[in-house]
Amino acid sequence: MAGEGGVTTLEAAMNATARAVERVLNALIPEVDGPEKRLFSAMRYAALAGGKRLRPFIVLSSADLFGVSKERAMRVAAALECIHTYSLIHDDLPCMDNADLRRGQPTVHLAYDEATAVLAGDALLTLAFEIVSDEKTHSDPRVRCDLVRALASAAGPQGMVGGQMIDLESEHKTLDIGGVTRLQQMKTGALISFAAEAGAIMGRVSADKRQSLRAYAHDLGLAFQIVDDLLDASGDAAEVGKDVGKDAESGKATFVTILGLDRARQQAELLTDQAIQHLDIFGESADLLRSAARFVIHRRL
Ligand code: GRG
Repeated sequence: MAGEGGVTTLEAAMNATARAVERVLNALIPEVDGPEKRLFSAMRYAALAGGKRLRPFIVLSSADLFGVSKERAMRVAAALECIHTYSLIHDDLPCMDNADLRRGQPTVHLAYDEATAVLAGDALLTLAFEIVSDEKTHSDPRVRCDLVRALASAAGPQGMVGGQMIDLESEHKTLDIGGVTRLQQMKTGALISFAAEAGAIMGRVSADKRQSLRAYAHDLGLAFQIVDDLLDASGDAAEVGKDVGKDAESGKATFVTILGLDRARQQAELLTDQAIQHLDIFGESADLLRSAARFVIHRRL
């Protein structure tokens, strides 16, 4: 971090992105009257509940690198946040993590009921593809198709959902560091990779630039997850805004249980530095993405 001024600038930029994405989500998930009112209400409860909006910030920063219009990038950011929110709702369900608290408020199945939580998650997942495939997101149908494919692949069986399945099964077996790394790349890393690549897809840039962003996101995603494990092991629920101590309770292998607190933190710092180095080819124009990496390592929630 470039000192206090750097922190303030990053905080201001992240807050501005968060407010902007919330305005877009507010419009895309309207309050409705009539029989489906409860579904929309639960979707809004989850999607508009705050959160760091890190993935939207990465989408916007990557789009900015290639001169993609903010309005278009914001739609992709909102779609990605819909998928992220769906994953949190479903992950919190009694059949998965059985969590009571998310983003500092009762989880959707507690505030509403289990069936509504399942449907709100389903609806956010499908809404994401409706948003991305709309002409307003990009005039070129090949770009829209590329976005849909990349998003589906990041969220699906070889990405987030596959990682979640491996995670659930890991309660009954012991994963080594390679196993935990693969699981986390799929469960958490894949959506972060999509966020970083989205700008390159919308900007129709060369394969080497896209590859550099992918390498950045690969290391950033792992650093993000290690910090998440550190917060679960030593964070405070009120500060973090969700239940903590879940990993130790479940007996699952994590970066912290395998490496210990100190080595896990060192590894997260190393990965963050590596992520930043992958941005060298972009020069100063990638400063926002560099800031996002520094945010990940310093985050407290
Ligand atoms: C149920 C299909 C399905 C997938 C669940 C991502 C995931 C897979 C579960 C979330 C559980 C979890 C705590 C994962 C660790 C990393 C992570 C995604 C944390 C939450 O993301 P943040 O910190 O949350 O960006 P906010 O609230 O800031 O948006």
